Amino acid sequence: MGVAMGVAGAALLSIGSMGLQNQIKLVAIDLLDRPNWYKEKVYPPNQVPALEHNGKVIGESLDLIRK
Ligand SMILES: N[C@@H](CCC(=O)N[C@@H](CS)C(=O)NCC(=O)O)C(=O)O
Repeated sequence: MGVAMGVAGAALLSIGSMGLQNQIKLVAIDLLDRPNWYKEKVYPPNQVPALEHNGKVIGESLDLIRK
C-alpha cells in the first residue's frame, strides 16, 4: 500500500520522529477553505506547513525539519 502526502505531512512525521509532538500545538488548516487569520497573522504565503516559535514563523518545510 502506498502513502501519498505533501510537505506538510512530511514535516509532521519529522516532528514525531524527533519526539516533539507533545511540545507543539497542532492547528489543522483546511486548504480548500483557508481561514483569513492564517494568511493575515501567521503565514502570508498562505501555504502549509508553518511553525511559529519564539515569535518567528518558519514556513519552509526543509528549514522546519532542520531545526
Ligand atoms: N515551500 C513550501 C511549499 C509548501 C507547500 O507546497 N504546501 C502545500 C501543501 S503540502 C500547500 O500549502 N498547497 C496549497 C497552495 O500552494 O496553495 C515548503 O516546502 O514548505
